[in-house]
Amino acid sequence: MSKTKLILVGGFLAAGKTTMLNAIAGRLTGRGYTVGLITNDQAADLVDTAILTCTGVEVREVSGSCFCCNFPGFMKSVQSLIDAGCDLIVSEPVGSCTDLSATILQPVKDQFPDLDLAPLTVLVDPVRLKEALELVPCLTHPDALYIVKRQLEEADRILLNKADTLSPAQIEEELALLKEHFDAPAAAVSALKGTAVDAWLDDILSGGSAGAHIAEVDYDRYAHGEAVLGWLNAAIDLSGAADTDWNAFAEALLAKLRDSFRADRAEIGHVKLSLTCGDRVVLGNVGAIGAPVNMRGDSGVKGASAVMTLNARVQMPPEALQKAVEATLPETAASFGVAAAIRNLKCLMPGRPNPTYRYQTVV
Ligand SMILES: Nc1nc2c(ncn2[C@@H]2O[C@H](COP(=O)(O)OP(=O)(O)OP(=O)(O)O)[C@@H](O)[C@H]2O)c(=O)[nH]1
Ligand SMILES: [Mg+2]
Repeated sequence: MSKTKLILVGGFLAAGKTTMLNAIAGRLTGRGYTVGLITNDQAADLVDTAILTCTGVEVREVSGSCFCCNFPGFMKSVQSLIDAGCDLIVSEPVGSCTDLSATILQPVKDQFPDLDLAPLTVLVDPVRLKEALELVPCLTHPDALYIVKRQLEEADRILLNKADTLSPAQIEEELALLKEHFDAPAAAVSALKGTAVDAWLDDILSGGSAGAHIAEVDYDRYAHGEAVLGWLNAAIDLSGAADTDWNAFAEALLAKLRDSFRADRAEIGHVKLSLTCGDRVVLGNVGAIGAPVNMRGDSGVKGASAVMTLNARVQMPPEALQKAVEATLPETAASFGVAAAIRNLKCLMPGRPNPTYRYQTVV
C-alpha cells in the first residue's frame, strides 16, 4: 500500500494559503488522489474552514492552538482523514507560526514514518517580502516581520504568490531578492488564477527532502511578533428585511472595519468573513489598512437572515480590537436595518508558542 502524502503550506497571514488549498483540492482530486484538508487557528469559528468546506473534500479543523503547540491534535486530524479514506492531506498552519520544520516536520519524520512528507512550502506576498527585507516603509511590527523571515528561512520551497499583480520585471526583481536572501528554490505563482500551480505540485509530489532546514528562532521575538496581533473570532446571527442585500452588508462592514483600523494606524494582518444565507455563501476579506476589500463567493445574496463568521488579526491589543468590532458591527447593521446578535466571540492575544516537540537537528 502506498504511503499517505502530507503537504504543509505555510506563510504569513493573508499570503494566500487558503486560496492555494482551494486551488489544489480539485487539481489533486483530478490526479486521482482522495484529498483531505486541515485548517488551524488559535480559536474556533474559522472562515477558512467555511471556504474550504465548499471544495467538497473532507476538511478537519484544529482550533484552540496552533499545530506546533498541539502536535497530538494535528496528528489526530491527520489520522481522522486517513480513516476517512484520504491518501493525500494538505494542511494550513496558522499564518503567524514559524519553526514548523523543528516542531512539525521533524517529529512527523521521526514518529510517523508511514507518512510521505512533502517539502515544506512557504507562500509569500510580494509586498510583505519587501517589508520583511526593509525595502519599503510599513506599519507592520518588526517582530511580526521577523516571523516572515524565519518562515522563508526554514522553507524547502518558496512560492512568490499573487504574481498576477506583478509585471514580469517585478516578478524577476522579487525572485532575485528571494534568491539573494533565502536558500530554498523559489517560483512565482498565482493561487488565485492557478498560474504555475501544477508545476509546483509536480515538483513537491515527485519527492525531494522535507524539513531540510531548521531555522534559528529566537522565541522571545517570535512570541512578541505574535503578541502584537489582536486576534478575534466571532459567530454572529443577523436578521433583517426579506430582501436584505448580504453582499453589500458584508462589503460595507469590512470597509468600515478597515477604516477604523486605519484611523488607529493599526496594521491589519487579515480581516475576513463568511456569511451564509440559506445555501449561499458570501466571502470577503481585507489584507491591509491600505488595501481594497475583496469580495468572493456567491453574488446577489438576499434574504431575511444570515449567519456570519468574522476573523480579524490586527496589530492592536485584543481589548481595542474587540471594542472596534463591537462599535462597527451595530453601526453597519443599523444602516442596513439589520439586527446583529453576537453568538460567540473570542478575542485574544496569542500566547507564547510552546511547541509539543522542538527537534534540534534534522531527522
Ligand atoms: N491577486 C491575488 N490575490 C490572491 C492570490 N492568492 C490569494 N489572494 C488573495 O489574498 C487574500 C488572502 O488570501 P488567503 O488565501 O485567505 O490567505 P491565507 O494565507 O490563507 O490567510 P490566513 O489564513 O489569514 O493566514 C485574499 O483576498 C485572496 O483572494 C493570488 O494569487 N493573487
Ligand atoms: Mg487561510
